[in-house]
Amino acid sequence: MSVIKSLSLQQILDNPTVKEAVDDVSYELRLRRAFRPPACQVFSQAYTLLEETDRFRFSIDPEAERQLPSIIHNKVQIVAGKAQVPQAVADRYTKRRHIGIVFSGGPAPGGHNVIAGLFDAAKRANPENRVFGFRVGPDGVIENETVEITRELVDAYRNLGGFTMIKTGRAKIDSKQKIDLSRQTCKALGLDALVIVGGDDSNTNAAFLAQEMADDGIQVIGVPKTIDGDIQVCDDQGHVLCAVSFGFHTAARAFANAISGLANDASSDIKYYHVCKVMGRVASHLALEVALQSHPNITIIGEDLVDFVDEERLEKAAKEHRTDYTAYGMTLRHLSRIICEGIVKRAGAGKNYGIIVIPEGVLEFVNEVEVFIMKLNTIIAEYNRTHDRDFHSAFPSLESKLEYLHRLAQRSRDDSAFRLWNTRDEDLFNDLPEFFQEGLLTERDSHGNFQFSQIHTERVLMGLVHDYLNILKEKGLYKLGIPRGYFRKTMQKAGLDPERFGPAVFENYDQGEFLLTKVSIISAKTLRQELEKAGLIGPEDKVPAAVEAIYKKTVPSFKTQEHFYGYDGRGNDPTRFDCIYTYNLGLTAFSLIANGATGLMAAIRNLELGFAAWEPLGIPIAPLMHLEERKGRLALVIEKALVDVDSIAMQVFKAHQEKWLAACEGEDCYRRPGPVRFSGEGEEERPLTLQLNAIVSQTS
Ligand code: FBP
Repeated sequence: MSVIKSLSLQQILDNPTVKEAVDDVSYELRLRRAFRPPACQVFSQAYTLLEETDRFRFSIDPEAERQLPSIIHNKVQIVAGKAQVPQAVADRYTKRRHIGIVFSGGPAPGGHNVIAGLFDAAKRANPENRVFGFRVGPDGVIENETVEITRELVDAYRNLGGFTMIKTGRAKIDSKQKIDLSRQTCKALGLDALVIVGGDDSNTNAAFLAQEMADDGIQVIGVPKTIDGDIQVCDDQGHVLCAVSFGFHTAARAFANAISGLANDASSDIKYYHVCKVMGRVASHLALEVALQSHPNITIIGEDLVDFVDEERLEKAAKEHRTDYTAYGMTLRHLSRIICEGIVKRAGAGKNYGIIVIPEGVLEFVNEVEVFIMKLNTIIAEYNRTHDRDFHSAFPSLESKLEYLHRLAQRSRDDSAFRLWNTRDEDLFNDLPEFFQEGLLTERDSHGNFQFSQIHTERVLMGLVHDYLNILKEKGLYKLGIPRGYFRKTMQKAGLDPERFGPAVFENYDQGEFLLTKVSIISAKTLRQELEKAGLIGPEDKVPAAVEAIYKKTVPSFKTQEHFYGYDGRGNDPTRFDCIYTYNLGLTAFSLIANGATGLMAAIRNLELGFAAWEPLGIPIAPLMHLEERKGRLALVIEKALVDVDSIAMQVFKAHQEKWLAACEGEDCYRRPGPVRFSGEGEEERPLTLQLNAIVSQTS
């Protein structure tokens, strides 16, 4: 009997090695749970007070002033540590409190540490303080679904990714009824304060709740969360108050590491273009950071497309004494051409593989698509407002949705005042591939946002890229360069004179390391014609096998693999930067609460600098708000921070685009950021975008 057979299953499962191997608690998990993030200097004192400052100013939207009168005049509050305070202040600070916390929107690495920081600070101020976590996002507030946060619970989730402890959701507390229910919940729990951890929309919600519950004495504090990195706050003078939301660093590092793995594979197998769609609903911050971290060959930055002008079109129109307005703004076709240009250049250097990064929200910056999104947002919102059933239940199939749009287009014919969807819109829309039409018509999220993650942006673009590359191939403009040495060796091996055949086959035989076949050579037939023309073969002769073999190697076959980097990085365990950042956000949130603030967002200033320079503060949310189109109507929201195309990070990126395209001899310039490590320095410290942009403040 073999040794294996002599062991019963129970004996195997009881073996200590087996037990350790299948234990849910890994070494990394133990390390993470044991780590205690450092607290900013101010939190080492027994008390923290708020110092109001007029140093930072915001221009206020009149509509925000009208709708949020109780919190609109809030100022920036700097958190200051105090060893001693007057008794009345100490009593207020340490008074027994009940605090609620809720996650809102997509998960972002570091969320658990916000809870940990809030909990630790609350218990330190008064061990009788109680913290309640609302389950599954804002619905938990509306429905009073809570879990009391205990030390055991906090310890189990310290420094871990996801929002697993209390879950999250995308519900919005946006109606009178939901606000009333939320107020009832807060009162039932005896809450002094509610902390909303969320993105721009959720912090907007926090401001409205702060306004609504001001008279009830319930404070509302926001915390800037989103991997998209688009909550960035500057005052009117450009002072940075919040350089980035939490979770961005981890997600970008996780994406960049995965993409660097693809780069290793691509440059080994040399046959695929890996097309990587990278999350970021609108802004391209993540794509930019990924580019800086991993140096893909082609990276599209949505914001960089906005001011695009098609000079060729303009020139053509000028010659015909007309103005071509369609030359302004990026089109899908033109974007695909930009990508093709890079691919063709690399092909010329013999590289038929590479990495292309496309931001999830790129379509927001493509004129024609943006117009469709806005029109369809309005159509869907209008429908939902005026009918009992919602648009998507009323028209469940694509066919029925198209039929409805067709009716609208017909209406525009009969009623000139109706301009929302006309026959030209219909024609253009019908030209789009079906899966793209379906994507554009998908359900909007609860905030009325278009859900870019549900749409195969990369497929739409790459479809156009494929088509255009085929055209270029037929025109003889897309071909693989052949290394000069390889050509000579192959010819000599076949007993042929490279000096006779080279000039007949290649357009650049007299120069360059990579030989490009003549534009006229686009098939075996045209190859033969060129050889005959040069007198190298007669009409009855066969094309020499070696020449034919070389020709075949010049014909690129464009093969792609598509990847979506989103949910995986969003669920990654946080980097040390995000662990420390979020823990301090939790401490800051408590400090704002203990000092009676409401309608503020907890933030840390100087994130771009070393930890010693970090400065916890409260940013007034209401002055950050402005009017934007939501669900087909103008609504007050916090403005998303887009990539600043003039920033240092963008300038550095642009200055390296050609280098990273690597359309030349030699290896690519891929960079290996490595996985998110829980120990170590370097890339782990903070986002490269932040480090680069900080150069301005350091040199000025
Ligand atoms: P938040 O703004 O809520 O943090 O979410 C950001 C995000 O991760 C985007 O990058 C992405 O477009 C979206 O969430 C995906 O949403 P969902 O989880 O609903 O698929």
